[in-house]
Amino acid sequence: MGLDVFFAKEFPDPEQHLLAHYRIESDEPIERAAMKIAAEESIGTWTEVKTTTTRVRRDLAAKVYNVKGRMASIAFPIELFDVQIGGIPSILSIVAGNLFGLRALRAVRLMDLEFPPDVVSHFKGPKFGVEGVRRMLGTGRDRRPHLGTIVKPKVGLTPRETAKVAYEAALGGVDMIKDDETLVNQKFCPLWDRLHEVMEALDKATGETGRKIFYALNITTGADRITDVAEKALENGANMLMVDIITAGFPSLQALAEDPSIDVPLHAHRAMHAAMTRNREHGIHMNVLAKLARLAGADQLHTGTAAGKMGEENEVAEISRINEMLRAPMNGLKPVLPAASGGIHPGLVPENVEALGRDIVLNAGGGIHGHPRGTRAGARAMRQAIDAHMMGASLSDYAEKHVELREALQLWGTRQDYRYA
Ligand code: RUB
Repeated sequence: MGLDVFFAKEFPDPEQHLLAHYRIESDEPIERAAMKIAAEESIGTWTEVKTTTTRVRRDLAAKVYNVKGRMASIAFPIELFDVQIGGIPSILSIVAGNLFGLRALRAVRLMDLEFPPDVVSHFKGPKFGVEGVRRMLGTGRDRRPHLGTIVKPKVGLTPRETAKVAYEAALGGVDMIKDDETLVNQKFCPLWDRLHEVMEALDKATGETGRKIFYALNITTGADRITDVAEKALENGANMLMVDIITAGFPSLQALAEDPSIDVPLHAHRAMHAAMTRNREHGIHMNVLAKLARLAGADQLHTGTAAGKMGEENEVAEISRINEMLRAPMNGLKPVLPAASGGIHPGLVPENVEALGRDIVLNAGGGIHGHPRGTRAGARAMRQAIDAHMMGASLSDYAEKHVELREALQLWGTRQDYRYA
């Protein structure tokens, strides 16, 4: 069996194959390097083995079918995938597994995956999706961006202090308060006390404002424990749950999404994604992680900002394409609400919403709590920036009559990556 087995003579049937698109750096011709990926990730190894049967060779060899410059596409026969038990981890072990370490490649980046409908149909996807979350907040008609805040400092506040920040943010106009990705159940802020205090504060805020406010409680843990923790959180009043999906693994998210008793939206944070997504030549494109998060059932997913503190400046078009993909039809799975987070403040609202769309959560931590008059004023300033954008007014015009926005603009302007003084 030569490498030729791993080259397609005709365009593969997308119903019968999972199509994976790679960008490859190699001293060998790209076609040959891609065939080595196809071999390693399907039925081959570095040499001929006598145990390869005709049926294995005929039905299970992955095939390179499209090579253009450094880009190569590989069709993996659907039979290679076990979605029942192996699930997303086993899909990744094939399309994003050993290939990253192959010596024949200098670098390789998995750019995209196209799933056959038979694979997608094994996943339930988001329970609520964009419309479900909007319905719960009553924003289905005006279609304004949702405003979220990450409690800051990132860690260190007690449950009561956290609740106070949440209450202030809620009265200022946020739709959602979330834990930071590093806070779960540390001694200084135990999970159950925090949930109790924050929900009590938000009930009070709802009583005063008449608005529902989500609290995304970070319950990041392994798939073996997460549904137990989630059930306890719901018994204690949680109305949204958050998971760090890369560090916890997609199955943790999927376990929540597929458990019918967990009937609250799921907020997916992507901490650690950049170890895979940031290098332009090697790793996994965020696009792929976003598709997997949708399969696994994220209602809301961090995908990046058009202006903020994270990522690269030239990524806006790519982020916007990811967001469009998350909102586009996918074999009946509900659309995901993207979250733009990291360094956002009122002055960056127009740029983010114009580039990323209105079906989005704008998350601001420092850009709310760092306001000169504190959290409530900071949340107001963010809401005013959103309102200005929705009315087609410029921030500076709107700020003439809105003092909180004016103060925020005086402090941060419309600059990105505001640095500590
Ligand atoms: C933002 C924050 C977010 C990350 C997420 O805080 O803590 O967790 O920035 O980034 P602040 P991403 O608003 O104070 O910067 O969404 O790119 O993964």
